[in-house]
Amino acid sequence: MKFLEYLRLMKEKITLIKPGQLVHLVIGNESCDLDSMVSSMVLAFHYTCLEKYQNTIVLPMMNKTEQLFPVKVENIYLLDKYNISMDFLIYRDTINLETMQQECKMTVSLIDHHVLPEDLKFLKRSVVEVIDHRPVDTTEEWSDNVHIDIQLVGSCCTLISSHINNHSVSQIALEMLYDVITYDTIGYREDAGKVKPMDLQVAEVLEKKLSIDPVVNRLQRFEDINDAHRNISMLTTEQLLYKDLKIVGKIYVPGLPMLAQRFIQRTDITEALAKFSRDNSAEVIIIMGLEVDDGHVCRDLALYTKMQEEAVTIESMLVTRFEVNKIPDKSTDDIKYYTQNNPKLSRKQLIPLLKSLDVEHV
Ligand SMILES: [Mn+2]
Repeated sequence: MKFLEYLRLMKEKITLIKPGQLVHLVIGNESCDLDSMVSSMVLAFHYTCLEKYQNTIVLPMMNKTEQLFPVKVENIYLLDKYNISMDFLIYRDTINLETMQQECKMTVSLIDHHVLPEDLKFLKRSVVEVIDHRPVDTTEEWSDNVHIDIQLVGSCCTLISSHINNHSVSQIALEMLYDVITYDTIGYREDAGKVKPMDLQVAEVLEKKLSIDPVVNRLQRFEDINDAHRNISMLTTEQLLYKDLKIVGKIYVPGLPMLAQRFIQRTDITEALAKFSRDNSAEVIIIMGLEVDDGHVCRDLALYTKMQEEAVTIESMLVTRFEVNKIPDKSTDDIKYYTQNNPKLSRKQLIPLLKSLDVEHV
């Protein structure tokens, strides 16, 4: 079977799943970044081709809802590049994991993370394999029966490439692995500090197999994906709020790749904020804007909440400890706008300040 055909038929396979069926899921991390997406697709395809899994339905699951998936614009770019429709993929809300676990003989490969998020802890007893490239986090203990491969490399796709090494997978699958390793290692640039010897080894093997000229491709493929990553023109106001989100209790802090000043001028901003706040029970939304122009960093901030008391508490913290100035002209009843005097202050500094507020109360 070819890789694209496999992906195209995945949804049909789901309809064939009956109680008692052997099912193996390959699941990436919750941010569903590029290497999680491609790693899970390629590994699931590889397993499908193995005799060991001939009676098992093997599927990759994108660890995001279908509605939120397009927020990952670089994922969409790569799917487009290889003519893979977003509709082919299986998302977190495409299947019912609890039912599947109860009714089927379900096993799981956990890819690109090795600590299960709270709402997926129930999967733990089904996990038979972990493949990750992050430093080991011992808060999650894995039994000896679980096959673990955790190595510090630039991309999870490097580990997947080495797993499937001796088997022929389709050319497109290999091309995608190469694209992602190239992106994650910033084009294999030593000075970017991401690339590890194993990334380079794997890349060289792939370049040979695929007759790729490294001189042109290492830089070009990185830049193509990076351009796609920065292009947010097709995202809706609501999708932008989800794109890069941090959460402290009921306080939601979306980071934007544009200034908040411009963002809050969008015509649908009030509806989008109200819906976002409703859908997530977010009582306070602090929008952090960022624009880099010719190496010059500019930041600003907008605050949205219906809670008057909390608005006052947070505003005074922002003014005294986060070096912002309120601009009444650009503020409305619901959305307060602030310029930020110190562009070195980012969410890294803001999050601890928010945590130190009486969030129980907020
Ligand atoms: Mn990763």
